[in-house]
Amino acid sequence: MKFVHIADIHFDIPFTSLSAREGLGEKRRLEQRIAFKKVIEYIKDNDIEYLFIAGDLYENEYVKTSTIEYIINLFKEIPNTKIFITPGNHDPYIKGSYYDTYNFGENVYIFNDSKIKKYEDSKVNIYGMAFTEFYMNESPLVNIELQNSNKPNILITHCDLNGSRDSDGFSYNPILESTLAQYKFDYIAMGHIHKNNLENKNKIFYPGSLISLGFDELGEHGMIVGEIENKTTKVKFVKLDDRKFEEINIDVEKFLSKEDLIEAILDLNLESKNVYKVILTGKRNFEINTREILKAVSTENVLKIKDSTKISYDIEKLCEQNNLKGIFVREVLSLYKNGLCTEEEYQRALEIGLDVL
Ligand SMILES: [Mn+2]
Repeated sequence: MKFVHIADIHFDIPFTSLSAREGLGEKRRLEQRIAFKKVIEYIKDNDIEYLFIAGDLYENEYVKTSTIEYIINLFKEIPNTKIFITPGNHDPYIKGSYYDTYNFGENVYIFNDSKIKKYEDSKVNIYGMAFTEFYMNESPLVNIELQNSNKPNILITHCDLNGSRDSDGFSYNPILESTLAQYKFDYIAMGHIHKNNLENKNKIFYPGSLISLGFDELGEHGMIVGEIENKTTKVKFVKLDDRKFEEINIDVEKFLSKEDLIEAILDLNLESKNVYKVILTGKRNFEINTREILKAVSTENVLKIKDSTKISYDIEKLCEQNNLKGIFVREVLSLYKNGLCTEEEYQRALEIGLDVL
């Protein structure tokens, strides 16, 4: 049997990280649609029998009715493909949700219980579960008993593998990899972690988010295409996101002015399709105001500038000065030399103090 596995599409997410350039958030939401459409086209072109959507298909809070209808209409274009959805923490199966109130079509099976349920047809056994709230502290993925079967056993779930509680004390269906591994599924279709992982020896696969949602999601994004034949599982990754989020480091030490730096950013060989976060490193010889620089760099695809530089000092020269700066530097230096502060604290004190002075 052949299948496509996607997760974490997050339809209609606001894309606040793109707000530095007007209209880009909206453009990106269109790109979500395009990527999703490519999944449907791939299924059509390759006669894929099953589509697994492992949660976070849409943003419960933001998704528009028109987007839901767009999704449903695309599902109708692949009537011979069975579609399985296991709602996640951003699109839980709650009362009044689109999953609850809309008919997604004859070929769509939406898991609606936080306990494991099984769907069975002539080719495959599919186990799945749903988030029925915006978090799930206890995972139901314990004590699963698979019946002996010649058909492949597949689990679909939105799940935080080896996860723990977040800063607010919530968990998202956390389960140990060793627990999942013992059941011997032929394929475990995961969602929740936005970076793809196809290397897992326990057949636990994450496609990652369908398209990158920000600078914390670098690298390639797309879907997993798989085939299980005689209990052998084969997978490949198919890239669907044409735009990449990338980081570029620039050492500022050689620049003498902010104009030099702006010129250097404008001279970068940037891929017009991609968006960039520029990280400034090294020792700086002038004051850096990242907002000002971002404004001056009118390049559409530089969205963020992060200042990780340190001030460049000539400590010896500063010590010789007969003024407040000199007194301050001598004082801090003696604290450091007498072991009364760490090197990091010493650097930080110099930086803050000299900035003020
Ligand atoms: Mn997600």
